[in-house]
Amino acid sequence: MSPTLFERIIAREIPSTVVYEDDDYIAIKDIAPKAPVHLLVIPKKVSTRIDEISDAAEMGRLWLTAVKVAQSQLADYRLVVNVGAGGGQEVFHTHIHVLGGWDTGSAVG
Ligand code: DGP
Repeated sequence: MSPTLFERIIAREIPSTVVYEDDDYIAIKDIAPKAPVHLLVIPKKVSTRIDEISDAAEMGRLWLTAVKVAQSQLADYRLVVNVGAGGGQEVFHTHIHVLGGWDTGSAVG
């Protein structure tokens, strides 16, 4: 199977603005922001959509990472997951959107 867009971003084959990275996750700026701050928190372990993750610890770590990334940039924020084409998902590699900055116009700090 060919690598997903986000695997290619993780591998630095496609450039992106990385705002957070650890062994298991990366967070990047969305290329087409729908808010003053729009980040994508992406697990490096490949899954097509979030409801493929059946392990509670893995699901928990993903959400905790999204919250950590959001709190590093924003006081208040929105977390969104599009699940499947009918749910608005366009990139079929699990990710959580972090949106905010409507109140401040940009990231904190
Ligand atoms: P979704 O619709 O939930 O699958 O969101 C996919 C997001 O990915 C969408 O908001 C736009 C963003 N995106 C698509 N291509 C690229 C890219 O090449 N780089 C970055 N940084 N974001 C991308």
